Amino acid sequence: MGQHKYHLIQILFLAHSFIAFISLYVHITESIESNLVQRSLSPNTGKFLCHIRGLDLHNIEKGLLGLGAIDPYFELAKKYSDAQHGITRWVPFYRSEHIPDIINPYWHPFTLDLEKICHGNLEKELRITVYDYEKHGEDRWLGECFTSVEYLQKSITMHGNAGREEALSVMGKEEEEIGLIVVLQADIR
Ligand SMILES: [Ca+2]
Repeated sequence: MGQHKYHLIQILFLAHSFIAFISLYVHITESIESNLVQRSLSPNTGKFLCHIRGLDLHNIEKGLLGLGAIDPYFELAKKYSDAQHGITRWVPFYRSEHIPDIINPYWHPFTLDLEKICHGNLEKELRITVYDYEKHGEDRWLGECFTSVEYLQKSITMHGNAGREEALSVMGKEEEEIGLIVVLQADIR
């Protein structure tokens, strides 16, 4: 009888250990999964430091003697889509300075909060629009290209300041390329 009791205690002990092990395993698994979910949902925070330039922008301001050039600047906008109502709108959040009389401008680098640019979503679609500044009258639209913070990071030039390989095409009204945007720097800090 004593022997049976001893076996029963042993079995109960093993069963208890097994249940403890299972619950520990489940707990660890859940913790890992919830961490992964949290990580994938947590937005990228910090600042985006970016430096771009224009290359061979279409010159629509040659003037009478053919010596003039455009005064380009760019505007960044982020996309908002309302699928339910089929509405897409672009909200500008940054405008560069214009650089007078040049088709190969170097704009100043800019630093913005990722929250402001894309709400931490590096894949959020962004638009870069290039304009020709006009002292008198309305500025003139030259062209645009579509990108994202992630894409800008992938497009950093590996062939110098005038590298065309990784550059973004700026497209005009007729879907023709009217110049390039070379990404010199695109850092998240
Ligand atoms: Ca102009």
